[in-house]
Formats: sequence, structure tokens, C-alpha cells
Amino acid sequence: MIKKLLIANRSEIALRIIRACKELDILTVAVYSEADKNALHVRFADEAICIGPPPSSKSYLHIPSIISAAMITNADAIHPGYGFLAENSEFVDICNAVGITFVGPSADSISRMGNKSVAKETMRLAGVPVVPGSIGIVPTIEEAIKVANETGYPIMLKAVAGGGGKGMRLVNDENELKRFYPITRSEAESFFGNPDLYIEKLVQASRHIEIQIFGDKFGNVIHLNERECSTQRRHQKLIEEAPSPIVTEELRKKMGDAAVAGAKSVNYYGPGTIEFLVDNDLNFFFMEMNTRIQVEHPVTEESLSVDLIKEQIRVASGEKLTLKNKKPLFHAIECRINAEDPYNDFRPSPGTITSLHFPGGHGVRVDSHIYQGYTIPPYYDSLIAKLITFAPTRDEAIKKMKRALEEFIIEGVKTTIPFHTKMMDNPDFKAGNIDTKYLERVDWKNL
Ligand code: MV4
Repeated sequence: MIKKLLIANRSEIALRIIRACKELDILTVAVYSEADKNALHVRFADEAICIGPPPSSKSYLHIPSIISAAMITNADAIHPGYGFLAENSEFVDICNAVGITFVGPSADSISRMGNKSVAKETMRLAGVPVVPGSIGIVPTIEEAIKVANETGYPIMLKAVAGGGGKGMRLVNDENELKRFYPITRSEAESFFGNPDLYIEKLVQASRHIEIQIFGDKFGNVIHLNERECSTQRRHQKLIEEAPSPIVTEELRKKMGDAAVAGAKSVNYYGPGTIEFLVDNDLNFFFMEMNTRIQVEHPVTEESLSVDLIKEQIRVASGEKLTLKNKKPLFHAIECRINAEDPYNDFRPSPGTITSLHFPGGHGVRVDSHIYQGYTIPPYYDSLIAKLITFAPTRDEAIKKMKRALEEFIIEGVKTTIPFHTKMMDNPDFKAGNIDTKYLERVDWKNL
């Protein structure tokens, strides 16, 4: 078993991992940038090491500093959390080379899912439904025109090194393709260092539904049902829930079996997520695989009453999976509370929290690193709290969320709380009628 774990991350996820370690009797090492010297993860960990100046590139992303911090403190494992180094296969190779356990999947699983075209082909060969389009990349404009004609317009032109909405373009006809192909290619080259593109048919009016999978190092893989993540804005998720209001037991089994087959085909271990686009006829298509624990993992935890982080650490230590698939016990909803001004295009609003009160009570969970007097630095993600409620039914979970949002007091910075309060009263949200374009069509203030 792991004895001492270094957490190569900050904010609420660093706290989440420290809490799991305490319950597993594992010692913890926090790392922090100069901007985070007053952060809670520094205070809650057994040891803390400063790894550099505020910019992530010089601290939380700086591999030599993080490896050195692990060596100096004799940590035998590193948990990357999400973001930063969580899906960096070179970092995994370096951990392996110096004898540190990386709490996550193999470098091979990460790199195969990191190339979106390789990922798609891998899933297709494993029997997972994929969106029709090119098989592999389209290396020339001539090839792109040929594939687009066979696929039928409108199409999506996507960078193999993209993902999460970056490096993709909607193309309506051949003229647009001729115009956009070279632009998208050179953008992909300059953003990701890889110009390769592939083509997919456009899937319309769709939902983003993802399956949580979990594997161990003995080849066992299970799924832990779905999360509905369609309430997004500019590819930023705002609300997630489990189960999805549109997923039937039959669809859950189909998507779950497909996700497990896909994960097995890359010898996946640890927690991972297979993202699907689901159309109005409940056809589902593989989009991407996230080879990490995700921000929204608590909705799965509260829906099933399990601890995914403790299981992740156990599996990384070489233990067998203890979790099993089961039907949802509760309906769980997560609202992402960001230090952003929802009345001003969700512009980041860093600053000092002058007054703070967390909601509580039955069926309420708050994962957060903020405290009264804490100054939110401007250098990192604006997520400051995740508010999760859970109840036997979706209606009750929404009611509870509304009540908890009303109890939540954060003064000194603007937050997304007013947006969430509005959504909990929105008839479309209450009816489960949300797709990924919903917040593009309407202004949330008029809901
Ligand atoms: C698509 C699509 C429609 N058709 N692919 C956006 C993020 C990346 N994971 C893939 N994305 C999309 N791919 C085809 N063939 C629409 C999206 C998309 C989207 C997907 C999930 C959640 C929100 C979205 C918002 C806009 C576009």
C-alpha cells in the first residue's frame, strides 16, 4: 500500500484527495505555488513544499519541481487530480522511471486516448458506436473533400490533438471546407503542435452524457452509470447530475457495456470517463475518453454512495476493485460555483472573500477550498466550490439545491450562484429538457 502520497494539484481537488488519504492512513504532501502559500491544501496536508512562482507553467505544470518535491519528501506516489499533469503521458513515464506510483492509468492508455483520431478508431474497433466520418486523419484537402462528400454535410472538422471543444469547426459545404481546412490545420499546428485533422458528420440537438468507468490492474473493468452534463456554456460545464433524466435502464446498460468494452481495449485501470453525444432518438456516439478523475465525480459518489478517490488510491496500490455496478440509489446534482460574474459574460472575479457561509443539512455536500479572508488568486481556474445535493428523486434534489443555494453566502467576489438559483426554477431544467446548445439559444437572465 502507498505510505506517503504527493498531491500535484491545488484547490478543492487537493483537499478531496487529502481527505481520502487521511481515511486510508496515508501521509500527504502538498505542493504549492507562491500564490497559494495561504491555501487550505497546504494547511491540511502533513507536509507542504513550495514548487515555484504563480504561473502554472512554473509550478503545478513544472515536472522537475514536482518530481524533486516527491524525492525530497520520500513520497512513494503522486496523485495528479484533474487538469495540470493528469493526462500527461510523459509525466507518467517519468514517475515510473524514478519509481514513483502514478495514481492514474498507464502512459499508454493516456497517449492513445489523447490523440482523438486514434481514440475514435480504438473505440470503433472495440464495438463502441462512433460518429460516421473519416477513418483516421484527412491528410489533404482533396481527401477531406472526398470524405465530406461521402459523409454528407454539415460536418465537423476536428483536430486530433484537440478535445473539450478546442480545435473544432462546423463546415456546411464544400466552399467552406476549402476555406476552413487550411485555417483549422494551421491553428491546430500552432495551438497543439500537431496539424492533423479528421472529419465527422454533425450530430444535432444533442446531449452530453458520460459513463464513469473503473478498472483495476488485473483487467477488471466496471461502469458506474452515467452523468448528464448538458448544462454547459462555451464548453464549460455548469451543472451535472446522475442519473440522467433521459437515460432508461436499457440505454444505461447499452452505454455502460460499450464504455466497459472501450476501456478494456486499452487495458484501462483507475477511474475514467467515456463521453457520449446522445441525439434526440437516443442514439449515442463516442466523443472522447477522459483518462482522469473528473471535477463532477461527486455526483456519481452521491448517487451510488461510494468513494471514488479512495478506490482510485487502492487500485493504484495494486488492490483489486471493490466497487460493483448498482442501480442509482439517489438523484445527485452538482452546481459549479465559480468566482465569475454571471451578469458580465461570466468574467472571472478574483479577490478576497470577506464573508462566507456554507449551506448544510440533509443531502447537502460542499467540496471547497475557500474560507473567510481567503484571496482567490487570478492565475488559476475560477472554480471555488462544488455544491452537491442528493435525494431519492430528481424533483427533491432540485428543491434541496435551491434551498442550499439560498443558504450559501459568499461576499467579496461575484459568483455563479444567481445563475444556478435561476436554473433551479427554470421549467426546461425542471423538465430535464436541456441540450448542449441551450445556453447559447437563451440569455440565462431571461429564463
Ligand atoms: C461534436 C458535436 C456535434 N457533432 N461532434 C464539443 C467538445 C468535444 N468533446 C466534442 N464536441 C462536440 N462534438 C459532432 N460530430 C458537438 C459538440 C459540441 C458539444 C459536445 C458536448 C457538450 C457540449 C458541446 C457544445 C458544442 C458542441
